[in-house]
Amino acid sequence: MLTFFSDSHHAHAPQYEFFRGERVPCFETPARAEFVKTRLTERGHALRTPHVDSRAVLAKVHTSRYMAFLEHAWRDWAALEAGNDQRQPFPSVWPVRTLRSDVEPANFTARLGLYSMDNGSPLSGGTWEAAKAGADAAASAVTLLGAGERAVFCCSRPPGHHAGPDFMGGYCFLNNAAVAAQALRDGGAARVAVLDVDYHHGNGTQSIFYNRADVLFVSLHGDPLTEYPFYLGHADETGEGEGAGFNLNLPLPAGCTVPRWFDALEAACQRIGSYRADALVVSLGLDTFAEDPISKFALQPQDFIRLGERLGKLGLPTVFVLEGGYAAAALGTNAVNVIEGFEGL
Ligand code: SP5
Ligand code: ZN
Repeated sequence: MLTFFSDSHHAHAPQYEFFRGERVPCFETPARAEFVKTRLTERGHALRTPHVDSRAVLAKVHTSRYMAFLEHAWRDWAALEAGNDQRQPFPSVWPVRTLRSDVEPANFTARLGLYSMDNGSPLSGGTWEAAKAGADAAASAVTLLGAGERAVFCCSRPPGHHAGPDFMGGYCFLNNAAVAAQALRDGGAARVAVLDVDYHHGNGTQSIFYNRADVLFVSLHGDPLTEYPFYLGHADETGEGEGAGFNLNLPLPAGCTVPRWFDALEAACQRIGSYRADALVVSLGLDTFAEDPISKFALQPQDFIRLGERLGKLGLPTVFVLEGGYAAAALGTNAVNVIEGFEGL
């Protein structure tokens, strides 16, 4: 399978995140993409550098004020105080219910809170560059589908599916899957399905398309009653307005069995089939792996082959975008298993 990879991902390399109130090393590391790249190369899958500028598509899935903030956030932070370029900014205050989010404060930390859903998405000097390269990969993949390619895999990081119209969160900054789906629509696909198989609900992607019938969002994930992102991903979220009926959440209990997971995958694929999608975007989180350090599903490496086989049977032009997955050394095998299952290798 043709794949996209950019060395720019190294530019996003925060040093730590918060976990139970303590500083811990980041789970979302540069090594993740490198393990996948290595395995792709070993197995003979060609790597290309993104060649399409996604900026015009990004403007259709994210607000201009959020993008302006993100692009200049590090510069603004570093300019505040000597030494900040060696320090990670974190939000400490958020505009929850009854507070105003229409007025952007001048204070940097207040702006960061306005544009963040959590304190778990650290920025570093090259976050914009890395995230933009991931969005460019998604747009580039769509161009290759237009040229007749059956499927393309984007080996990018940071991930994207928690990033909403105007916020970052869950290690995500720009929503690569949404960029792919929007670019497919712009390229002439009448109906696009996004299937999110990351352990965590793709709240950002759901929100971006919640009022639209032209992009179906389907997700299987850990039940948000107990699992991140907690505040979205329930089964009763089915879409609104023109989008009513075009959002399907299949929450599963943390710790559920592999057969139960595949039953949900089957229901997801049936819905995508009945939608008569023209193209598919897969938010490929690999944190469903049994050994994942922050997640509680039980997939084994061979289960990722079965996942790829089932997706291949949908018979659709497909863009895969890498999302989560924190058992870094296993990511290469698990990612390549999906794409080789898809190709029937
Ligand atoms: C893209 C993606 O997978 N983002 C996930 C972000 C999760 N951030 C919150 C992590 C909370 C981890 N709780 C783990 C409990 C393990 N003992
Ligand atoms: Zn995840």
